[in-house]
Amino acid sequence: MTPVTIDKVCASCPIVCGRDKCRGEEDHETRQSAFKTDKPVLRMSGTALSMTRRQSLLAMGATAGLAACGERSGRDLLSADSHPDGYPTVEAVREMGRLLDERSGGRLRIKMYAGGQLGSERDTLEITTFGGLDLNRVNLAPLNSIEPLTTVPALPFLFSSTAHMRMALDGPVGDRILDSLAPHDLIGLCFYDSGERSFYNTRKPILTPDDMLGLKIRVPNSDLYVAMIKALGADATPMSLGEVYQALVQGVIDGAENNWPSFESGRHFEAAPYYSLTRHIIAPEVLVMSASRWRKLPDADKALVKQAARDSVPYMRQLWDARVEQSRATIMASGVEVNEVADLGAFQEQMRPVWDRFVKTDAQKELVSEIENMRPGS
Ligand code: GTR
Repeated sequence: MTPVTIDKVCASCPIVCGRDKCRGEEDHETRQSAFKTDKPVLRMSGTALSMTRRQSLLAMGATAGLAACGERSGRDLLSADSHPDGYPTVEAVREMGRLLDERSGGRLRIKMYAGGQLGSERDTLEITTFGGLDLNRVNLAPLNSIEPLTTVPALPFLFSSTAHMRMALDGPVGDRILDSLAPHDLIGLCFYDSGERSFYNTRKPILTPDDMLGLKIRVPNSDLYVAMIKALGADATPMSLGEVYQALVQGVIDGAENNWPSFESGRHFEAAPYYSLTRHIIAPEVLVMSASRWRKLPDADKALVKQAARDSVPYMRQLWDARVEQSRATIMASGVEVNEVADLGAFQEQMRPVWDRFVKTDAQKELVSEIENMRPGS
């Protein structure tokens, strides 16, 4: 391992965390266990230190944040996305940056690090809570282990359609989930679409839950996703999105599940020629901001940031709808066998125990019933 020299540490403890004020070791440990991090992030005994890849990513983000500490109020908002340039989430945050720039007379701008340049969503999320990154567009999955309310929209078959998801999350229900992130040092700014997730694999069409038996399926890092795959009798393999293509090609996994644009954008369809439309999850993406950067903004700028994020949502939805069609066309033309699943109820029934396991608190139960009551036709 190559030793890396780091010259910026928190003033109050021997850790690189990107926060310019922290309560020390205890604070770091709480955060790390919330994220189920295996080891302390970075312990400094001198100026040089050996680091794993993950640790160096954290340090990179932290250093990026710290580098500009002295001029924080005027510097760009650094934003991360695991998707590449051109993907609707990336372009929506760029649009938010354009609005902010225009409305703040050039004082507030966004600098985008797309394509997973700063690491997986779990890594960048951790960096964001430490204040090393200002903005981060992630899926709800990596937030599931820190905030139980974020598991609700990810429950299988909760939303009956994208329209249902949009309607529910555009209102107070969505606000409650965004607000639930504040105690975790994240400010939830807005939700973006993420379409419907369905299974793809290298072996065969999935027509019934029995077809899943024994398949190795990649999932995002979330216990809820793991439980969902196990409920179908398949083996769940959590890994980051960037590793999926290689894992499919090498046969480390048999399949994964995602929406049309992610199946297409990562070229997964070239390795997994069966896409079965189970549409089991219609959870949104979320744009979060580091609470430490947020607290430094004057109230008027906070309002600008919030409004620009909200105003980027309709733009994102337009891009998203177009991208779904474009990705679908690319995948169909490539010869992937796409099948409808006649009996979605069978999948729904088999995944139902996941609800019982993950919906525990009264706040979660209330959210679930409010969302169910908004189901069109209910
Ligand atoms: C995509 C989502 C990403 C990431 C990915 C995954 O649909 O946009 O943020 O969560 O799925 O499966 O890891």
